[in-house]
Amino acid sequence: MPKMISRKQFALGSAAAILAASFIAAPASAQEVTLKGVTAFAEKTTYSRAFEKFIDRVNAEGKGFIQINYIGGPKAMPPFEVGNALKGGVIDIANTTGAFTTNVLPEGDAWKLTEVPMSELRKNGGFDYMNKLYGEKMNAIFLARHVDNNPFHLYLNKQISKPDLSGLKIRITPVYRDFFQALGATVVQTPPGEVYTSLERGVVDGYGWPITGVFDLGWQEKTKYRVDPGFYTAEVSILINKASWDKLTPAQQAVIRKAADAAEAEAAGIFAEENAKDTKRQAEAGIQVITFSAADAAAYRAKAYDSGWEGIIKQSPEHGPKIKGFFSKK
Ligand code: 173
Repeated sequence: MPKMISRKQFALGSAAAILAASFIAAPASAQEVTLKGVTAFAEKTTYSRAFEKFIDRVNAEGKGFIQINYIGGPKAMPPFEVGNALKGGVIDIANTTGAFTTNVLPEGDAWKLTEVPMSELRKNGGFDYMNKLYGEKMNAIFLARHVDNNPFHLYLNKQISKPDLSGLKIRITPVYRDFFQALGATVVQTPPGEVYTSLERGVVDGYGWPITGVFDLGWQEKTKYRVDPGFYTAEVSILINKASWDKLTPAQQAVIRKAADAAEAEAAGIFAEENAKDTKRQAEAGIQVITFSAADAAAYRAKAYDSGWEGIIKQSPEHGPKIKGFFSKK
């Protein structure tokens, strides 16, 4: 159990007073809170990186009063179980994506469909609407989205000449399910950790994944083609259990808030660069690009969004249409 500041101490005065007391009167450790953090992506890979930076920042600024104990990634906890673990307070902080937490919050998968920046969603009510759902269904607070402007693609080992996946088996997560099925594919859901062996054994003919991160787990060795254009945008975010957050002092919350704000602010810049870098690196690794006619490409993207929203609204007839109103391009 983390050591918490007692009610009596809290009644003594402001956060500043508590903070001062922790430095002057009491041993620092008496009031230090340690939160357990888990990532749904492999440690030290593309989609864990900003979370690891966030932890470093919190641990540097929070020395003596707030620390995050980084438990690790999928070796510590299966990716699709992270949402439930956060909800139950088994962990305090999570790095995950909406597609991995649909078992507790189906609506979270809608983040992939945002066509307006987070800065705008934080102003137009879209963020608040979603954060309320995180509170109600996951006992969580959405701290920061640190992956955005990072399109998904279809990667294949068989040629296609038009947007038709009939006869093909494709690895998915909830991100791609409705779209790839609408294109006629047979779909197989796996966590990222099983993509390499699925390709190697020929269990799948391709997979969905963003433009970045293919190299993290060596998939370039088993990937012949990437289909352009991309569609949607990846979302990976830092979430905190609500009870864990509520137990923190304002000073402890401020350390977390500041590191989270930095992570979200840095996302756009990071991915503009990373997308270009990995596109080039894929070409250098011999991954060939499959493109469609202009008309087919437009239809492909339209189908992605139409089937994506249809899926979200089917999962959540109550909230889906409202979320679409916030997230879609006007
Ligand atoms: O393909 C996936 O595993 C997936 O859903 C995802 C989501 C966000 C970032 C990277 C992958």
